[in-house]
Amino acid sequence: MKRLFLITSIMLSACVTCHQTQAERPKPNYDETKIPKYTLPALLKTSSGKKVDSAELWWKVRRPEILSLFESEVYGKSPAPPKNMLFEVTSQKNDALNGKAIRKEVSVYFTGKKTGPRMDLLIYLPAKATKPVPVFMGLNFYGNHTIANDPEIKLSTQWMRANKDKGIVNNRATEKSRGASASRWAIEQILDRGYGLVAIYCGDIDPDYDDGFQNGVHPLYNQAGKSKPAPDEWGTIAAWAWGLSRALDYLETDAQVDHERVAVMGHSRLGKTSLWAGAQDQRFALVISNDSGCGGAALSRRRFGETLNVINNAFPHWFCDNFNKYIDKENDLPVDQHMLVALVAPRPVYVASAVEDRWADPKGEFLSVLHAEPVYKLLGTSGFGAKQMPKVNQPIKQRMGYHIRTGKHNVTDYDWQQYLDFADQHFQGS
Ligand code: GTR
Repeated sequence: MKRLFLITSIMLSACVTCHQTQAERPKPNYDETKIPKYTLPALLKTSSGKKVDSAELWWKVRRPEILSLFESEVYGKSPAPPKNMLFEVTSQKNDALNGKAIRKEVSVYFTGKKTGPRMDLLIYLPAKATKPVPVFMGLNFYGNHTIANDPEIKLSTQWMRANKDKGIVNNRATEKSRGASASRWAIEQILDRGYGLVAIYCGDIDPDYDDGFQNGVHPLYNQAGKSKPAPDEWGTIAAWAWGLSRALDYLETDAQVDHERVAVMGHSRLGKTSLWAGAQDQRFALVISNDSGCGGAALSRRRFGETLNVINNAFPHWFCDNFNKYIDKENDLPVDQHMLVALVAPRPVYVASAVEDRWADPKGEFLSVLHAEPVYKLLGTSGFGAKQMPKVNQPIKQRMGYHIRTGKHNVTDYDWQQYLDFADQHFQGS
């Protein structure tokens, strides 16, 4: 309840364009017996009704169909990769974090010009690595300088959502913001286990508020004569996912990184984003969704906790405009979120929930993994192996992974422990 109150007050204070007042907002359902009856759209049947019983039919027909439905109805289509991006290494230190890490900062200029928008990558690699290292890549909420207690990280000057605890004053970071989200990034463990970390502030790609897509990367790609994306074109989540792929473009040029072993990880709205990035861009070798909820791993049709009605009114910029058609009409959606998880197949995918994060519908997150399994099996992997939700703190780790841990909506060392084990399981020797 407290979390709900907190979310509501954050939304009301931060979101001047909210389409709903608190009183108008539908009351969330947390009662399993009140979940509406639903049938999930068939994963393994083509739009013309043909049974998908071979890997070939999946790759040639069904997968492209599903991808295109998510593009036009949920997240919006994103533009092709830009041709002339410019990468600039702006700092490098080979004995950062008391000698444990190589730290690099790299600016990616999307248009190839320093006058256009850019995103800044913060990269930590194990200092003692002797060959290219696998990395975790993740967007953050308040700037790269928040993810570690490292005073040399460039302090972001971008717009940030209001948040006193993170040291944000007048929508800008201050010195107090340094390390403010360090508990969510288990950097020491990541480095000790032989992995690197690539961090990006999501607001470098598109600031997280509804401004009619006038800032961030959207204006660079409007159709001729148009001042905002069409109803089937990218919203903010798609722009963030597109940015993750551009970061991967850079990693392909960095000899210290093993760009074939990049795990994309995100929490909450950024977990919705890591799933969409991993679904579209098959260069991501492993995909992790942490507490991603509605529009992420949770099945929309269950309408448990956050619903399409609430999310699209509170965050009108996150999805494409076509997604509004399905508000209170979830059964008309041609997809559900298990199909998003299935787009990651056969690559390893891990979905995590938290007991107290009912707003994100832990069971709905579990069911998406379960119902995506037939594709993983069709493509010859071990799949998921579970039929029922595991007990709390008892992770499942096959080709598909899942856990529900004790505690709240957050990223904890426990979550990272599972992601590192899962990455070891799939990256070692590959
Ligand atoms: C909430 C939103 C969730 C989730 C969360 C977050 O306000 O309702 O869908 O994205 O924010 O990103 O922290």
